[in-house]
Amino acid sequence: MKKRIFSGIRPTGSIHIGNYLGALKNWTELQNKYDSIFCIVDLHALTTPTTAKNLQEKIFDLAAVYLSVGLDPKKCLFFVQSHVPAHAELTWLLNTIAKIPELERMIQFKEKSKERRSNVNAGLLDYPVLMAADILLYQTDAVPVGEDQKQHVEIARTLAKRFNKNYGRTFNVPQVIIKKESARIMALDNPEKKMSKSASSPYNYIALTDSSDAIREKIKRAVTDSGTEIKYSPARPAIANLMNIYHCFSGLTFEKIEQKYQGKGYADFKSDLAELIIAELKPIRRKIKELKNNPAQIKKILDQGAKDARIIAQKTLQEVKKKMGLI
Ligand code: ATP
Ligand code: LTN
Repeated sequence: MKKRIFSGIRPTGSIHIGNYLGALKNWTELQNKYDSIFCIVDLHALTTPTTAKNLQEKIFDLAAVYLSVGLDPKKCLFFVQSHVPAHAELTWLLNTIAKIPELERMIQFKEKSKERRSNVNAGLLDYPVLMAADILLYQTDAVPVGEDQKQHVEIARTLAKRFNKNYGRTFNVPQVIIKKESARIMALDNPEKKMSKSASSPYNYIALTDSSDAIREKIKRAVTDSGTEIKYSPARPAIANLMNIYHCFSGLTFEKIEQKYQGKGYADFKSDLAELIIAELKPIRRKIKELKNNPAQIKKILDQGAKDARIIAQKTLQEVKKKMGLI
């Protein structure tokens, strides 16, 4: 039997090349090898205040992105988290074994609560428990994510083990899958921070829907380090990040890239990098636009996905309830 993977993205902001390289692109390869489930985690998105109209739009946009990068509903299952009520229900049950200090220790919780000190909702603290419920409901073997989510997968493992110990074996304990080179794409305007869709400046990221001109402009404006050489060194984080993006889009090793740009400056390198990104994103951007004109098709796929997901999730939830004495 094939091993199962589960992953998800929040329908917020603009999906960028960090999400694409760190998550989506891997998923399109993994769907051929694994029994794959991909979720649009709208309940997680609610921890960032927004309007109903905006969230609804973002859910459809993200579904269009999933389809446009090559996720195939014939090969994998994908659905919207809130369409499967078992996610919220299992979250409550897992809350009774999750410990507050272990949630307070999460880097994402610390960062997000620092950003908006006056509006730290309980959902932000509980975020990893909902994520654990997502993963554990499907008896997941592995979770493909970017580096920033490693700590959250670790909590899912801890809760699975704790539940199994307290109530008897119920959950699979999942592994994390992180693709080393694309695990952490840094922001174009600050190579010390990861590229992020909630960034305040659009110069932080390249969105999958950016026009070719916008991509050229953003790469041109990307910060660089002192010096002029195209040479990889962790001590020069800006050029290291751009070279890493170059590597992810071209497949060329750092040595090959260095050879190619020997004696040339940032301008040549950046201009080629922009064209590489444009070549890969252009067909995706076109497909997204096409699909957005056909919301009925997206709705049909999401409805079917939720139907299939509910069957798997319900089975685990019943088992959990039985073990806890609720049935
Ligand atoms: P936000 O800024 O709203 O928190 P985000 O850009 O971090 O959003 P998420 O929805 O949290 O995006 O992440 C979706 C997936 O993309 C996760 O698997 C995450 O690890 C991955 N990811 C996010 N940012 C990067 C990045 N800069 N490099 C590599 N992978 C990333
Ligand atoms: N928290 C993740 C999104 C997410 C997820 C999941 C990822 C929610 N549930 C389950 C993997 C498995 C993030 O990227 N911010």
